[in-house]
Amino acid sequence: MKKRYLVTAALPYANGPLHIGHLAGAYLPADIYVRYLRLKGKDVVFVCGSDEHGAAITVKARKEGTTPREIVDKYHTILKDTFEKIGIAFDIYHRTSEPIHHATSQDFFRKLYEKGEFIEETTDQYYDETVGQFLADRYIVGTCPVCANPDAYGDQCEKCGSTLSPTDLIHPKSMLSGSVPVKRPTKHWFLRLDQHEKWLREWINTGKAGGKTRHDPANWKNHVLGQCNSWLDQGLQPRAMTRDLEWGVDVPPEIPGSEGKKLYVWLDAPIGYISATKQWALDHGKNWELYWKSEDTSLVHFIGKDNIVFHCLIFPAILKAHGDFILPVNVPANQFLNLEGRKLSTSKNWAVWVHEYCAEFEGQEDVLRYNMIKKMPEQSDSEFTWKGFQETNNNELVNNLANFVNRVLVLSHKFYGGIVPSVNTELVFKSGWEPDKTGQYNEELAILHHKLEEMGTEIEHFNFREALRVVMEISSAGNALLQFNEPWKTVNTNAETVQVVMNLALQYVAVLSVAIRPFLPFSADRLRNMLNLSPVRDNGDLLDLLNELVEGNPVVQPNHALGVSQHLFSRIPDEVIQRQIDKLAATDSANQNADSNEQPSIQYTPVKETIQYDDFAKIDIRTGTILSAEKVEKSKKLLKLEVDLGFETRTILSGIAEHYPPEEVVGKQVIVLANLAPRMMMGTESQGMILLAENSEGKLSFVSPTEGWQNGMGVN
Ligand code: B3M
Ligand code: ZN
Repeated sequence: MKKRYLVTAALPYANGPLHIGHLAGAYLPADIYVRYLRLKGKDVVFVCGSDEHGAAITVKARKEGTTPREIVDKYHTILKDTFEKIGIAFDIYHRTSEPIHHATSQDFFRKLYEKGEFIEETTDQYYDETVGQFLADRYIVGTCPVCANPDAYGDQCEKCGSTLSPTDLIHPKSMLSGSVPVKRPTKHWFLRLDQHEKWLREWINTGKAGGKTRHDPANWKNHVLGQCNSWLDQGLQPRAMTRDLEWGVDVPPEIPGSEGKKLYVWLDAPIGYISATKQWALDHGKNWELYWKSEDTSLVHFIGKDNIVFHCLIFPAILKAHGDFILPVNVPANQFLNLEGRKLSTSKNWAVWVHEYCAEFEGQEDVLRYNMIKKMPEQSDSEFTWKGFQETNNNELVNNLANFVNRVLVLSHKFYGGIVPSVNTELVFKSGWEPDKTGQYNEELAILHHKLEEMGTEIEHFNFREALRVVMEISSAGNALLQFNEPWKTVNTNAETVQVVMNLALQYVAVLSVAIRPFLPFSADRLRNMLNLSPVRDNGDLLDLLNELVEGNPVVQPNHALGVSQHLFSRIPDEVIQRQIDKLAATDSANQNADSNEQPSIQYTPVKETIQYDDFAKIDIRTGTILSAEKVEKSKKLLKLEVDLGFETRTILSGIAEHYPPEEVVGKQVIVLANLAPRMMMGTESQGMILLAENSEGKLSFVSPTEGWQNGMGVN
């Protein structure tokens, strides 16, 4: 582990409040990581802030008929307040509209400009003649060339997910005036990403840059590496770092041709991490440069998967081009969280808003945190449901954790008047870890030590779900310790052993009061109170704890007077959950009314787990033409096809009988999975599979090259 850490969480756009997807994606994992590092006594700075520029803001301002300034002021306040309420412990929550940020971003631009990192290029861009303005990507809508969605944006089609550029759109239309935009030449500065491709590829895949090892790619998530490599494989192109906009950071005025030009938001926003660190350093009399320029510092970016290339390729290229800056040691991006079977959507209000949760579930902030961690989309997309939320609370937080803590405290008060009993460490009792094992005091402390180390290793590897599971195992083992030894039955007959068991159970509770802190900070504080121990210090309490346990020493001492027991968690009744479900249903029907003229909302199946190129390369797909087709007897679904693959003819059974009559498919060109193991179906061997596209109603359609192709050609 390095000496110093600078941890960042993606700067949320100040154009809307925070929902649970944001929380589970970036902020909670970052918060757990940082709280853990602080417990280990590390020097760590955790920065974030509102992203107040970009089309996200100006589009919202237009929609609400107000100014960008009003929008960012409003949402910055809401975001900042929400993060505090849900316990995300930033060292600073900054904003990109601050002068220090404008100055820092402009310095970057200047430096890159002076170093010749940009090329100036004049290109044709869409211009709205009626309002006299160039149209940024989000100001243009048109028909998606990929899926024909008529409402695709200039940079992206939200229906099929394709990345677009405004000139790709069919029938472009200005969002400002509705008029058809014209193309006009405009000059911009492009970062030569192509010149950074080589070192970026090496750095991403081997961890080496400038001759030094900077990270171990084995610690990076597969889906992160996969996304980076797929970009690299397509070849990096120069990317415009400026825009014709009215809201944003000005291109430094001394640069010729800078009037009316603003920095591209993805040049400005990540530099927000640096300006936030500068502001924090100013406020605390520290040196910001140590956190950004010293090789002793670990820089870690927590983000959602849609921000991967910006943090793993573009921002590192900017840092390297500037010189003097370190590169991130990891970018542990998460995938997406869905809500009740659907993609979270701010515009459709299909979300659980964190500020609303905090208002409606006051005092239960940790319940949401716990659920978000359990459902954290660490490797693949995951799903939040209100029923699952209730079950997790009732079964795990109440029945396991709260129940254990409560039993230990209540029994300690009952047996010993709330005074921690002393122990005879020679005695043997039933261990809570395995039902048929016996334990001894010091051995059990050693297991606790081991568990804490295991938790730490998981956190250091960004496996937060697993880390939480380890913590909950301590609580389960604590419950089992009580269950097996039944101190309530033997307190009079076997007093000495019960003292050991109860003392040990209190050690478990004390260990938990520190271990849960990164995950459930509010409950950790409550638990410390119940134990009458001082609040957990954020500079090394876990280290102290580990040092005591490894020496076989207790962490709460005999004769210590305990505090009063309270309920850490309580059951959430059905009515409360039903209210939330009803709220979502109301949103849903409001949406349906709103777009009853449009298509029904589509339920997309989640994208499967990421595969590597090698997995794909094993698949052999070819073009072919259907020569003949007949119905398969006694089968409703199957057609028996003879397919010409150029080099041979195959018999293939395909489940399309309900979608195409046999005579209609003859002569059609299709795409065939050619190396699928043959399969017997209805007495015939099928020698391959025809690829079909399925729509949301289950209708099937052939896929084929848009122009007639030779048979047997590869598809890749
Ligand atoms: N605001 C995009 C987003 O919220 C952007 C992140 C900036 S991180 C430097 O998805
Ligand atoms: Zn599309």
